[in-house]
Amino acid sequence: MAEQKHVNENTKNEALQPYRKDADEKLTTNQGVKVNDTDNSLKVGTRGPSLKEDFHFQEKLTHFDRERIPERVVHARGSGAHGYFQPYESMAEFTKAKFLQDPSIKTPVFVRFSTVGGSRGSADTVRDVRGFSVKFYTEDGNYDLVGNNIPVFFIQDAIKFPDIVHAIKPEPDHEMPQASTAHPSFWDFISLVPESMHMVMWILSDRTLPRSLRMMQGFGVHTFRWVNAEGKSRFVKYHWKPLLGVHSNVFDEAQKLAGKDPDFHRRDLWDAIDMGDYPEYELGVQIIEESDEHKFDFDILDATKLIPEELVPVRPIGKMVLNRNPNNFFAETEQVAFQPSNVVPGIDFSDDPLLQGRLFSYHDTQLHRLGSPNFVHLPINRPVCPFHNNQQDGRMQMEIKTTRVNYSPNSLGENRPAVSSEAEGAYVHYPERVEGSKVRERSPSFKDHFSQATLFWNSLSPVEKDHLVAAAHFELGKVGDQGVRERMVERFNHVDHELAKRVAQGIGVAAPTQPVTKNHGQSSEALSQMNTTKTAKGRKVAILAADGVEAAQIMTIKQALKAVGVIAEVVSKFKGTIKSAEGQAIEVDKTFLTSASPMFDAVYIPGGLKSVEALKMNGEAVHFINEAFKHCKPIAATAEGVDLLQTSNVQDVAQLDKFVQDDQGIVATPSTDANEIAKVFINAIAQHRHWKRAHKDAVPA
Ligand code: HDD
Repeated sequence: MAEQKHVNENTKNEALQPYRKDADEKLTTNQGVKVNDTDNSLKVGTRGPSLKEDFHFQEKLTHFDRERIPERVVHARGSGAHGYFQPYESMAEFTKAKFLQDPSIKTPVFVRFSTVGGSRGSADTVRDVRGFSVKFYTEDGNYDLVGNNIPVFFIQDAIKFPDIVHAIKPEPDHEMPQASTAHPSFWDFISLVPESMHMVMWILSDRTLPRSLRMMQGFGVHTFRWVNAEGKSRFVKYHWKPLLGVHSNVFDEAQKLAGKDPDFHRRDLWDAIDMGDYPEYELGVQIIEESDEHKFDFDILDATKLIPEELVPVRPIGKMVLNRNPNNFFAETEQVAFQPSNVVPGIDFSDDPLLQGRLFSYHDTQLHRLGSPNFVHLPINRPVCPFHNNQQDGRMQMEIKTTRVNYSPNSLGENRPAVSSEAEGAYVHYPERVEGSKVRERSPSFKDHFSQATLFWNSLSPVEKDHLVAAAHFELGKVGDQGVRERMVERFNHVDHELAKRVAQGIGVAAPTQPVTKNHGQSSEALSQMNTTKTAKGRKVAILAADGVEAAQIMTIKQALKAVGVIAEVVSKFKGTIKSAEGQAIEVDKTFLTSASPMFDAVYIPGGLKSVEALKMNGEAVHFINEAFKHCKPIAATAEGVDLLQTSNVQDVAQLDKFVQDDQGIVATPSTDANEIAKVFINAIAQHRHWKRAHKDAVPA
């Protein structure tokens, strides 16, 4: 692993530069006292009792005993990265937010991706929403856009958040299941809260099984306000679109990865940045004039609704590049504190009741989790612009203020720090006019809970629908209570009659005989992952080999893949090197023990009679191919490598007088010249998966 770059090129700010190791640093106590021995505690004689005066021992152990802080109550499992955001053009027409004015300005950011339900040590690839939090260190102060990879949410009012989270989390009696909604309490709650149905469709979809944090969207979810310098306000919704496209694992793969490599997403993000293959996301906004607020058949303040891109297009406004890994997980990724209430001039809130509740909860939880109001002074949370106020003291106060004047107004300190005018850059809340009586009621405009769930269902491809139904069979198959399962089928029947019948069939519930509502038939292209960017860049290919492999074929494919940003790793029985047919030593990157096909996007089997014969006799190698085949991944083979395809359950790749490239994603040639298939193989990888692959379900993998 390359030595972490110590300088954060995204900003000159000292606060974001990590502690630099001195060349000859000596071990000291935290008091700076040099230590002569940290392997033996101070004792009376070599076999006598330890002594309390051993202050080095005391400090070392007491610090160790207090290393853990409370994990986040949700989104505990996360991975972070530094980077920058650069606008494409000035957005001055819509917002005065400084970081959106000048396309030459790169604003440093820190991003934390997360799952929701699992604990801090849970697996990355579980079925779950992914948090997508971005802290912009702007010259006007920190702006936090704390979103998810799903554009809507379970609930409409923040007061329900503890309830939905309690229902998601492990059940209070036995603390099971970890990081899974496939249990009675979650589906009991969902079956009784119809507003959650749109989000539930997204939860059951492939969106909650991202192939990579680099290949998932982000959404601000809520409607926010942008305010320009003239004070004109418009509503906006945020979208992050990954340049690599939006791609997902299949569920079987995600489950296996959770066991084989629980850090799969974290490693994927870390390695990509470490290799300079920087993840990039385009920020887009949907801009809604205030006069259009009520023109939709849903309420834009309702967080269970999205605005179809066909109604309001997403306008790309800039790009975020993640180009530096954290140097210290705890100091940065664990201690970073995001708050939706962190806004800068030009960005304001809507009256979305879910957003309003969040404006309280995040600061409140940070106070609990980080133990002091001074968490804002931690390097990862400090603004990169100057900040001055009369907040003082509190645990871990880092600022040594020199003034004796800690109140306002004052004459003894020339009335500093003084307030600023709006023209001087002060934040002034948008003067929205509001009126009404105090009520505990839900707006009637929030009452449609199924139309957009139907819109999402209609927008999915047949394959995506199959995956969603299978997910419902898994999730509800884990719910013992028949009443809950029946209520859920009834809920699905409000979304789509066919869907309800297909779900019922797999969970022991009588299929509904009548639709409850007629499917409106609307759909939105943007909601299906089939319409996403297709590129091979950023993918990983396994090259299965053993002694006697044809080195030239490996080199040809490796070079071709490298040229388009695809990583290739040689997988063999043992670590070390294998000998090619010509006697050349070839480095083994992974073994069948230290890796598995779910860790790769495609498989290549080079020729070499001895190598192929050895692989044929290796059940792990055959299983590797079968599993990749079952997951609809591209599989390529040259020369004798094709025989291994025949041995595995890959369909009969007969008549090899020419290379075979079909929509099944199998690319093979009897030729020893791997150049013949390189381009075709790369194109097959770019398709992500080959869903039309016949009889994959019959493959025992
Ligand atoms: Fe939340 C963390 C995203 C609703 C209360 N939330 C948290 C994180 C993300 C989100 C990405 C992790 C931040 C990090 O990486 O440190 N949350 C959302 C989205 C929501 C949402 C997109 C709906 C649109 N959240 C939501 C509601 C509430 C909260 C309605 C409470 C009223 N969220 C929290 C929290 C967390 C949190 C309990 C736990 C850890 C933290 O704040 O920092 O305050």
